[in-house]
Amino acid sequence: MPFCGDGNKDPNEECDDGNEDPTDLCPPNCTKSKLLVWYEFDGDGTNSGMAPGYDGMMDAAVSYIAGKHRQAAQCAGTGHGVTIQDLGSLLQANPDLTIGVWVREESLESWSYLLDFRGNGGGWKTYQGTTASATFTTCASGTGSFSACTSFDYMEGVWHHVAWRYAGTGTNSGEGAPLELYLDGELVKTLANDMDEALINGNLLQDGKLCAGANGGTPNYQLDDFKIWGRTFGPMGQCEVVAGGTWDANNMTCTLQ
Ligand SMILES: [Ca+2]
Ligand SMILES: [Ca+2]
Ligand SMILES: [Ca+2]
Repeated sequence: MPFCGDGNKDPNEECDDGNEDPTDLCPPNCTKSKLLVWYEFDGDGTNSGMAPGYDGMMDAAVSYIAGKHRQAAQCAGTGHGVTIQDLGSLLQANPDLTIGVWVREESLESWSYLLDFRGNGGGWKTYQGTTASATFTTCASGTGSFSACTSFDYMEGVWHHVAWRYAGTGTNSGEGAPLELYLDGELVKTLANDMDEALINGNLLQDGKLCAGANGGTPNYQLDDFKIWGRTFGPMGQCEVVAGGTWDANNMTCTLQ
């Protein structure tokens, strides 16, 4: 009898890759994960996700070193970056979205931009590092007058999983949602958005940027497994699908692999 997990796509299945990996394109329930963009950074910026035409364009200064999973993109020094062409259009078509990435910060010498797809009144940008502590800041803007930032601290020198969860229903004012920030599979901060202003809207920059260099200093960090899903997940999925961990429902904690 055919079954989900036998490696063959049967009529009642969207996919079946025969493995038990919850984080890939075809999770063990045989329903496609809506993983649109997936940069594994194993020597290039090829998109292993479901959205064709969204390969990352790597600046020449980006190099590769041993990463969380095989290789990682090395974002050290200035003059580098990964351009995600037409990211604004992709996000506007999927305003209910999750973005996740593994980050390892080697040293904190200045501000630098890890992820930038903010326009004039839309999207969000992250600032990585300060001179004093391993602070990770996200600043968002949206329709109306929405503009807010939040930060959390983490330990440098080790891999952390960082994710943003945004359950928008559209790109107009009133169709937005709070922006939730996850560290290592657990919710650590929420940018409140009481008027549901849309962070994903027509003001987004056309092209997104990763690894976007420094603001007057010298960043030194690595990225691996950058992913964008065209959907959001509950706490268990946020831990297991997005961060690749194991969710303990009794204690509401996520243990990473
Ligand atoms: Ca099957
Ligand atoms: Ca699978
Ligand atoms: Ca990798």
